[in-house]
Amino acid sequence: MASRGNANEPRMWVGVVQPPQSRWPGVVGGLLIGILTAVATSLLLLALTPLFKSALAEADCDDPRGLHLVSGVGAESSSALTESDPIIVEHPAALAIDGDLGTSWVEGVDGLGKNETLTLTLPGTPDVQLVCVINGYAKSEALFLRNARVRQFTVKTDQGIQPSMLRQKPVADYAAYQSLAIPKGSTTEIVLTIAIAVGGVGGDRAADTSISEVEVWARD
Ligand SMILES: [Ca+2]
Repeated sequence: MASRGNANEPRMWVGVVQPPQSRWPGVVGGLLIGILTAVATSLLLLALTPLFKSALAEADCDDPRGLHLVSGVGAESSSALTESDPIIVEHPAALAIDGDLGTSWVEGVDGLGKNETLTLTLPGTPDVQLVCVINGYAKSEALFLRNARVRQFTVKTDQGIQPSMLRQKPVADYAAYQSLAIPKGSTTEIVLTIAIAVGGVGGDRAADTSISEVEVWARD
């Protein structure tokens, strides 16, 4: 009888050889998914950032957003220049709210007009959020350079008092509006006091501080 094998012969094990299990593929896959998720999130935030910025941006003189321009504003001043040579030309406070860039309130005291005031009286008690000024004599670049302008106002409303420093405009922007720092909120008037002024330049410069326009913007 044939033997089916010798118990002493080495046994042959037959089966599928399994490769050694590694945890690296799982780690690499997770890493890739993480990187892709981070990239996608960054791109999404990048795309949405302008929208967020736009939603959070405050109104300014270039874009008053949802504010409305207050109409029916009155203006008074503590002094006003009257030129008499060669002809009589007056520069009353009303010229700062006439909508004409070529006309200006000019203070009428000696020097640069420190402590002179321009007072805007408002209809009712609008919720004022923005005040824009054209600082200086904006009829022409030459007149802007020749005349004095405000460096710092003290702004007083029914809500309080606030100093407002005005950035010096590039000459090319001589007729541009600039916003003032103001105590925001409901008020019956806005008093602008010249705290600091800077003189004009050139041989024919004038020590006359000028404000060409003021706009008041309020929330509904
Ligand atoms: Ca004007």
